[in-house]
Amino acid sequence: MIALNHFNQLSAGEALAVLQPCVAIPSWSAALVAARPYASLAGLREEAYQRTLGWGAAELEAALSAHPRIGEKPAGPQTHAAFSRQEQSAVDDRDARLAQALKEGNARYEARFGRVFLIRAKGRSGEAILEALAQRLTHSDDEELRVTLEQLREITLLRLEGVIGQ
Ligand code: 2AL
Repeated sequence: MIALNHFNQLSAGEALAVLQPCVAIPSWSAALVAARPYASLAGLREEAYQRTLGWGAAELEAALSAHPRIGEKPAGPQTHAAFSRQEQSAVDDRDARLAQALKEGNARYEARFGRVFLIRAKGRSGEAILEALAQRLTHSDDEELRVTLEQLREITLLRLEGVIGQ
């Protein structure tokens, strides 16, 4: 976590590296870096939010490369892997029944929509995630794309709070 003042003063390359764990959409990070300096965290957050509004299917596909399946907590040392583990901390991985249900739900979702099921995991139990997965399987393609982009937006803004602070 670095301070906003520090983020404002970094080289473009260093600033991009700070944002890297938030989301794997280079155009988003580049726009945020180019819009520096920020007078406040609220200003940064607003810019970050506005820059998510143009996201579509292509951006989602790029982003999913950095979001492992729910139930598959990544072991790697990368910052985005650490975020993912922490976000999924309420998913009890000692619960074999839950793990199996998530595995089956993920597979059904991937067969239906052709991509990994994405949900903002922070603050959600494994059971709540399973319920949401079942509900989202009832969506049309358009509805589901919209909901998934909203979840990606939430994850990205939460991660931003984790990399740049006061
Ligand atoms: C994730 C993840 O890595 N963090 C989160 O909130 N959700 N993954 C996922 N497939 O939804």
